[in-house]
Amino acid sequence: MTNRKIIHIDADAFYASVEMRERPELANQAIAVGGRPEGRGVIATCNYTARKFGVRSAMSSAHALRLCPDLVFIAPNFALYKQVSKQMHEIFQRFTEEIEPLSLDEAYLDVSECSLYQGSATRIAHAIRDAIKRELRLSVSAGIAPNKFLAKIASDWNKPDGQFVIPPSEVDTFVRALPVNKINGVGKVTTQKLKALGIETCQDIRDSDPQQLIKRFGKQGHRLIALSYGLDDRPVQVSRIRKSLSVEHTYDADLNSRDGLIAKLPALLEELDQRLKKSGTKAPIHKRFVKVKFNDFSQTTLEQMISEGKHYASTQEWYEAMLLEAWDRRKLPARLLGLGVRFDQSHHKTMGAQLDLFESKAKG
Ligand code: TTP
Ligand code: MG
Repeated sequence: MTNRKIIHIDADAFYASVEMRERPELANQAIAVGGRPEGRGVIATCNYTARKFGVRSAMSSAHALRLCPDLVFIAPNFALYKQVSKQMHEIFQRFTEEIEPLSLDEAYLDVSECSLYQGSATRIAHAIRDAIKRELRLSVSAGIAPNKFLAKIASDWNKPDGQFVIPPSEVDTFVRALPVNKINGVGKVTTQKLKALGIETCQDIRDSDPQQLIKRFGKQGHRLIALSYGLDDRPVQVSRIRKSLSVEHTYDADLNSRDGLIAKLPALLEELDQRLKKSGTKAPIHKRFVKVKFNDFSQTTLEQMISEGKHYASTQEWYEAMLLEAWDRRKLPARLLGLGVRFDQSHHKTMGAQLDLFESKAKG
């Protein structure tokens, strides 16, 4: 059995919480993010106040309004949710690089190798939730367990704003009592089919005839049996999609003049070019950026869309102009220069597809 330390993070009422943060006057109201009730709109999500009235994701907005007449409807702002999601990931990255995003507000983290907090996954989860609360003013819930299957169930256990740990020693007891409909992928239909066989919990799965389960449910049968023992060896799959590439250099002698800065540019550009060729990245470059670190250790960066910089005759000219503009901000001796590019990931399937899915759902 593979024992990892997995944390599953899931933000609470994600889109609605972001909207409440942006508009504190909404804090005590029932709110829903999604289409207007006059049209054929659907609700993407709602806050916990609205949930008390029975309002749920994917429900028609008109129906939601009947359940909760004071419901405030807010049009979704996907660009903002995407940005917040990125900020959450920046916080995750302080703890591990082994991050698998499931959607904008949900991710698995493998913290088996993280040595912070003496390697205590429970305390790491706490620290992540704390940082998100303090820095982003949002609450997230976390599940901590030896595998992905259990971590995901655990994050739901003390939701909202809570966490739940299933240590390896408690896996067996926890799973035995687990109702089958808590298993990811076991929906209403399967739950009914299992019930007809007298199976309601994972203990019941263990007690039933495995041959019969496999005959009845095929591949899913195999999976159910493994999960009923709490076994799941799927690794956290990091999407190794490169988002940016950069080079930088710290100079022995500080650079004191515009000419001194510009003189360093060709070598940096050459290196960036080499790195780009080596990386084999196919995604188109849509932004370029520069970084200057001054001798008082302050630093500044400047970034521009390629499309905005079209009037420059060459890439070199562009970087020259940007470096000088960045340097002019402080005009102090510079100790480090950096150049980089960002890739356009909009054609990528992962998060983009998730977002499209949500968008079409929200539009109804
Ligand atoms: P969820 O994590 O499923 O829901 P949630 O974060 O709103 O609430 P909680 O986790 O506290 O139960 O989904 C994350 C976001 O995805 C959600 O804020 C809105 C969007 N979404 C949709 O657009 N349509 C849907 O049907 C669902 C389930 C979610
Ligand atoms: Mg959520």
